[in-house]
Amino acid sequence: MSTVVSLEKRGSVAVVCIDKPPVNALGRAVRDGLQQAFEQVRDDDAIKAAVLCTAGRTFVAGADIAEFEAPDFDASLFHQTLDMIEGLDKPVVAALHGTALGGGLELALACHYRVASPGTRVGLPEVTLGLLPGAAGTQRLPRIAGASLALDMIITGKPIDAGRALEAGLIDQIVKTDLLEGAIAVAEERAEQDAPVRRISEMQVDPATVPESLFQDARESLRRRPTGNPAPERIIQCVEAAVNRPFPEGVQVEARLFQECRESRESAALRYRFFAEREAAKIPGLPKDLSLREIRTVGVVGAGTMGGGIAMNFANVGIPVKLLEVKQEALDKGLAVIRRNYENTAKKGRISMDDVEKRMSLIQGTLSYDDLAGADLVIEAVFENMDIKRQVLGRLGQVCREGAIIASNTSTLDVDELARATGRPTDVLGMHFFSPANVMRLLEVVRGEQTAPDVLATVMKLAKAIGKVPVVSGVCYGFIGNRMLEPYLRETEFLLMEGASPAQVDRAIQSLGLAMGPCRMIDLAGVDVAAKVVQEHAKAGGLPDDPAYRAVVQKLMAEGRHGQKTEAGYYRYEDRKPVDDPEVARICAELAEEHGIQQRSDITDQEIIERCLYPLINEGARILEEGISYRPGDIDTVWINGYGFPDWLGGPMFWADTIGVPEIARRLAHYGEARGNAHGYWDQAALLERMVADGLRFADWPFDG
Ligand code: 3H9
Repeated sequence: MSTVVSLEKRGSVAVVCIDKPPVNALGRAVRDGLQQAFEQVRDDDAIKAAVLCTAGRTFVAGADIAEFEAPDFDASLFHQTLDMIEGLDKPVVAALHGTALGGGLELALACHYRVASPGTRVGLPEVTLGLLPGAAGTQRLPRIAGASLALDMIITGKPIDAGRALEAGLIDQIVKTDLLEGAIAVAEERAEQDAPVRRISEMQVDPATVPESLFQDARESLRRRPTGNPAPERIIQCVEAAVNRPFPEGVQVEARLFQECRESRESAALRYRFFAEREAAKIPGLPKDLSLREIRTVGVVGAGTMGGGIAMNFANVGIPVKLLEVKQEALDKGLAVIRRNYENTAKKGRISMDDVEKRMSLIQGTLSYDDLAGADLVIEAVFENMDIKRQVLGRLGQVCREGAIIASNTSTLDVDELARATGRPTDVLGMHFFSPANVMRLLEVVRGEQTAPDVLATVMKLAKAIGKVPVVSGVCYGFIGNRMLEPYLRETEFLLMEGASPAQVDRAIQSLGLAMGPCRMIDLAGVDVAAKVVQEHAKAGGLPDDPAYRAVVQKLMAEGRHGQKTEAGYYRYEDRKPVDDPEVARICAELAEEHGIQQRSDITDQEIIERCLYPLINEGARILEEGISYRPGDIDTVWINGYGFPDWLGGPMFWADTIGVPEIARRLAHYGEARGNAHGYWDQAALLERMVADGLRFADWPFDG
């Protein structure tokens, strides 16, 4: 008998229950268990109907994603089980709670009826893994919910709630009382009616749900927003097959296209990303039974763009926030910006005006540090300057209650020095939010030398609760992301001085799939902001002894070209559109002359990609060898969620394995020779050298056990 699927008879109804924590994924053991259980349902004459339910917090969350890595993965095994269930003449009712996702929803669609508790969400998110639903989801969903909704759900991967699912006919009933009892009642009722069961595979797609241009529009929209994800185009083909072909033929189309997706490099990268993000939340070496601190109220110092965005994260999940500013005017302005942000979200229909008021009422402005005394966590988000931040943290060290956590939102500064300024460094860590802080998912959690383990673990858990993807970084200049950005921006600027245009550099980088090239990125963030970061770094003694280093950003700043906000930076802006500016070419040529850099006209896109991104990977290797980051996957998680690195490339370290670490090392050495290496720019990380010598890939991490 299966250990993960049980069968219990409740009168004439068999209750088949999957119990496979954490999310009842449909792995081999569950499929075998289901097969056995439903064979019993079929063969036992005393059983007149069945309910399929799950134990724990959710219905089945999909196939077991880890199984897709097996070269001999066989999707037909899913079909065998699902077809067997659907083929039964006895009614089978799926009882859904939590989430029914991917293979989980496909399993539910193979049942004859579906009931759900309120709050259940159902969806086919395979596209986020570079896959399409491979257990007939692309064929059954359009038949029950209509082609239009099905295509939208499968191509976006976004789940819908029980109410919407009921409207669409995807579920038959919402059970507000006990779900299992409700499901059993439906099963008994259907058995008593003794009518033929309803099999979705025997239905036709309702033509009224197929607007004439449905597939053409979907393809057009893909063309407008191209992606490296192999699934969307194939999803359209599958749903088209559901509309135009009999069920068995549609299933064959789906099987072929699913296999193509599964075998693609891009899907492998997206599956890697799924596990890397979850792994990143785990901190090696912490005791499992560590008790965490409770966070019921939060304080934020600084009501600027960053502070306001940070405060919104907490208000969004019902945590009250005290927002501190020095001057009433700045406070009023900060609160007004927050309100406007919420109102804009309400205008887009994502929240109600009621929600706006509720969230605003949770954010209370104050001018007095004393008001922070009761907070369980206080985050400072003041100007990025060591002296100012030290002062603020010193003050927080005095006013915050004993046991409160104190965090700095610094993006580059030494968290250990800031922690010491509080006089209670064990309570302190960095919480590096990315701008806009209420939108961006990444949170770098910076673990100081003395950060207490429970402080770190509390903040990691809290980060998840506010919808962030947290990644731990050790203390170093720029932590994981901004530190790796340095060599990337350094080479961008050398390439500009050598004669490449900002548009050429951006185009080459964007051709890889990065959301934005470096020049557009700085123009958006502010040339002044970027130049200040370089100046602060210089003050801290962190810059190489090279007057040409990041000379372009300094010069642009000096000329008042502060980026998009001043309509001029690396580009000139016409109606917010970047256009190449001969003035920038002139500035770069002058700088080249000043610093003895030879201009040339033979810079290729490949050179730009290699010179900008291979040193970034090299820096990632240093971050690993220094123990700043626990794993390559953490670095990739940072770059995908904070810097627009394409998820279907898996992040820079995964991508490096795709290219081959020896090839990267060879090209770094080549540029060291071609461009000269007086400042050590092309020195290779010891880890990289070891990887080449020992034939290791980042995927083999950890290398020593
Ligand atoms: C599919 O179904 C293909 C089919 O068409 C069939 C083809 C033939 N597999 O996210 P959490 C683990 S493709 C394996 O932190 P939450 C996860 O790694 C699949 N493991 O929890 C983590 O492990 P650990 C389509 C899985 O409460 C733990 O469960 N389905 C799977 O924040 C908790 O996860 C999806 O894409 C899985 N399918 O969120 C849905 N799912 O504790 C994927 C989770 O060791 N899952 N794990 O770190 C989710 O979206 C979220 O996990 C869910 C819960 C919303 C369910």
